[in-house]
Amino acid sequence: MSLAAALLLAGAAAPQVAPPTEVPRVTFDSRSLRIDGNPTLIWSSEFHPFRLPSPDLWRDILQKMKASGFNTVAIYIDWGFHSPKKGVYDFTGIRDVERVLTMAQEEGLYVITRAGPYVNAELSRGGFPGWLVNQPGKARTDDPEYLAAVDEWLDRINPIIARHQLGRGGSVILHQIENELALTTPAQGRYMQHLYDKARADGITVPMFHNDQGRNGYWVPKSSDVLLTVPGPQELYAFDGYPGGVCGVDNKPTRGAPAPDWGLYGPGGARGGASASPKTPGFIAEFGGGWFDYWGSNGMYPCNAIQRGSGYQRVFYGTNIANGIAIQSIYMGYGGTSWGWLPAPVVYTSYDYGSAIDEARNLRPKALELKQIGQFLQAVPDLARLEKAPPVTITGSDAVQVYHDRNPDTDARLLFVAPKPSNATGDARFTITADLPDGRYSFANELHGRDAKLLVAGVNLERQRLVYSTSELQTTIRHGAEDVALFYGRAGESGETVLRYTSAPKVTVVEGEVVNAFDAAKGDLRLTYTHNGLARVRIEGGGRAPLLLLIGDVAAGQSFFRQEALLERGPALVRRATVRGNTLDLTGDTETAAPLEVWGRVRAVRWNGQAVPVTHSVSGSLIARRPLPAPQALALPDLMAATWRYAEGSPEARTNFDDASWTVAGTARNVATIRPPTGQPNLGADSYGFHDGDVWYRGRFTGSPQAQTATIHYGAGGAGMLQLFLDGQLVGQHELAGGLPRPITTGVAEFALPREAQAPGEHVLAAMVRVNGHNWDLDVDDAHKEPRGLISVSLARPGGDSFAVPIAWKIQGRASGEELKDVARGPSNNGGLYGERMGWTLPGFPDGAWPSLKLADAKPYTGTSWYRTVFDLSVPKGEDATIGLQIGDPKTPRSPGRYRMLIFVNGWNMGQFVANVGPQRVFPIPDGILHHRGRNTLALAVTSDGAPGNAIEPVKLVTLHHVRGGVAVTDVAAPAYRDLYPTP
Ligand code: IPT
Repeated sequence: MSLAAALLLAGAAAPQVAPPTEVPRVTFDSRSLRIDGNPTLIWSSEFHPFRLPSPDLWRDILQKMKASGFNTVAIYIDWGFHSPKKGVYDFTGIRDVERVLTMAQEEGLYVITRAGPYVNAELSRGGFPGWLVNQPGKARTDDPEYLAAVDEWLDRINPIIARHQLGRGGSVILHQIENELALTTPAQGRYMQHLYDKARADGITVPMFHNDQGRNGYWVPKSSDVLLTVPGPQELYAFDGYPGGVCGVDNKPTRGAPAPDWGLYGPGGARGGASASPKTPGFIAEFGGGWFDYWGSNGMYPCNAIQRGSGYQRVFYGTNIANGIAIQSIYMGYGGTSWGWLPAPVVYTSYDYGSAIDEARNLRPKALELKQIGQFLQAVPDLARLEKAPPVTITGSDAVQVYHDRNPDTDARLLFVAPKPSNATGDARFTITADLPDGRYSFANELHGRDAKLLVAGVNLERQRLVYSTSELQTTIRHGAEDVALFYGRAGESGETVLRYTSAPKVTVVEGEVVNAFDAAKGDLRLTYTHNGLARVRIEGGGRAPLLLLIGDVAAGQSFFRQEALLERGPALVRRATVRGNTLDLTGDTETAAPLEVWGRVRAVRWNGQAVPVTHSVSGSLIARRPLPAPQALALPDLMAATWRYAEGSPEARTNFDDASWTVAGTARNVATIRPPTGQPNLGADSYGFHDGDVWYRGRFTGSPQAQTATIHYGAGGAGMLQLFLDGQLVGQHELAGGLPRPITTGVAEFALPREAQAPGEHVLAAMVRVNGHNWDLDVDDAHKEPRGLISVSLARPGGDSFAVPIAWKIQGRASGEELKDVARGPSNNGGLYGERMGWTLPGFPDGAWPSLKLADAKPYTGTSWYRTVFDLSVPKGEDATIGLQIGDPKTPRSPGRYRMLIFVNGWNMGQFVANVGPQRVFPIPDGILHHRGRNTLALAVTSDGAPGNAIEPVKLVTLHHVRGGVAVTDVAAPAYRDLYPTP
């Protein structure tokens, strides 16, 4: 109890003292964030835990980010993922936000939280929960009903974030309210104020921001003196940017435009960061590190990884750094999987994004380049605060530009060398002459292709003084009495590094060819060399601590990890380094038998818990006497040899199907953005609580001469579809095209009805709508309220009156709608297929009475048919793998056949394959969802018109990632059949 409180309790008058104030750990000035007062450059990348439904693997991603040089992770939190029904929330299992925040802290990463209410993120409804589409008030405004819903979410998520702020039990340093709110009306202003006030009231004390869609100046903080629009209540201004071009339709990288100057070198750049908000640090909340891919593409992710890959990263992220952008987050660091019904209509299941960590959790080559950039940014704290320095002189080429910056406190220099324009890819050889802190110097350099260099000069590195280097600095450590500095350059290029001493030091070239000369007048030791492999030079004396200088080519540099101020090289990944006494405990991954070399003040080394015999090298490192072990060969079961069980799964189409328990459709309130003609029933699935996945309708009508054609208006999202049956027979199927920029999400299907519709008596129309997501609400136009399922159905004769025949409709989607049966797998796992309602997706469903077959003998079936099998896996302990399901011929994005398939692995809906749309044929299944050491149940729901050729293609298990190492993964707990369907 505080003294003041004690006095109050005692009934005494409280003395006039200021309330105890907590010193905020995260502050900022116009140039940078400060953590505990220290200017800190924030180098972040984005991860969506909900796109990796195996919580133990969150740690794998976080460790890979940390090992790739990031100091921060940005996470979106998806409201809809946690809330199946108004007032109902879940934060357990794969929805345990606390767990990912705790892991991030344990792994030494800061966190930027982005908790909606709206997130976009290529999610169905942009992350809004399903039930929100039934609200009449406009979303993302100050509509009271909307705000009440928002508060329901914030009441729960804000305190979780508050508990995990830096200094309060976690490492959250920044918090985002809203996402790219491009409308800046007073109603939006009040909404933003509400979000801000609510976060503060709920205990979030770190600086808050909003991400402007571009550098427009929307919602600049009130503190700013450049108020372009309605000011935002938050402290920091941030914006998003996706420059650099996208892959062409031929699936080849394009040249794109030059890197934009979004800071010091941009318009009005003289003032502190030149952001649209000069009093706050340059802050890019999302900077394109890839791009999403869409239904019907040719499979662009590999190309997207190159478009925003090696070279792009150096040019574009480097331009940002040189522009004084002191907070930068790459979208995405790991894209993951939009499993189940998470995807918005614009994307298919894979959200690989072409990011540095691919969907199967491999580090792409571009991750190694990121590691070099990230290690560099952390090695030179001076880079957190930059201003322009006087221009340098460039001779010998017009095709190059140099951004020259300085830190106002230390005078350390950054020389960012880029092609001019920066999207040029030629060859340039040139000389730079610059007035640097240690004198005026001229030095040669070169650039080839899409590349750029971040050089530093006049900077103190550990106990050394770097005058300049034409090689790039990667990292430094203090290794006891000695410092170690790692520089790198392009293989075959010459380089020079100049260090300052008070007297001539002793130079020993331990390995490689390095020439040195000492200029006694200046005190400059000049080392010249060609980048080739890894050179090692020991420099002693000269008035400084000894230095081991490592000079590598790019590949050699990329072999280094820096964990816990130690250097490690050799294995594919070093996850963690822990020093206990004289022992260094390393964890990490090997893809093949790998060498290991470490610089650390230890005598013994352990790798993944096993002692590694080591020898001492002349360059002060420890070298493993034997290679670290490789993973073993992984044998996967052959699914084509397996026995499958088969069932037909569209009984709803039959006349005599019992729909007594279904909901009568017609009179529910309709707030959708598209409505049926006046007088027609409201058939929209959301109005009846069915928000995700497939929905079935049955409509009874009396046979009539009018019933000649059916005109069906429906909403189904990208590459969605409709099947219409009359009295048990397929009338026809209609599919929506995928594709950018906006997929077709609603359609009108016209079918000629068979003559029997005119016969007297009762007839049954049955319709199945495959709902591929709700639109996002990026433009604040309630687009997420576009209806799904049937919108209107008109039976008429050609030229006759529409809606000539009345139809009585019933509807059924996911079993029990918003009341989740399967809480663990959650709201985005299941729709309303018959097999889903009956539990056919689940492990332990008794399918013994179903006929058995080999998959090669599967025949086309009209409607949805189910194939189930079980298989065992035995991935060796201590090995990490990602196993995927491949369908048909991986070389072609589309099949000749026309069918689609939902993939249920142990009850989890891990994606949708659409044969005739594509492009995805390989579906990675995360460890934990797939039981790597045990039994697995695979259930495939194939939907087709039954025409010849439209049957399931061969399926195969494939290894997409495999290393020795990894993190420990336990299978994700989720109910089996008997848990959800107990026998009475
Ligand atoms: C921006 C969103 O903020 C983010 O959620 C995601 O959708 C991303 O882009 C694209 O993947 S939207 C902006 C590009 C208009």
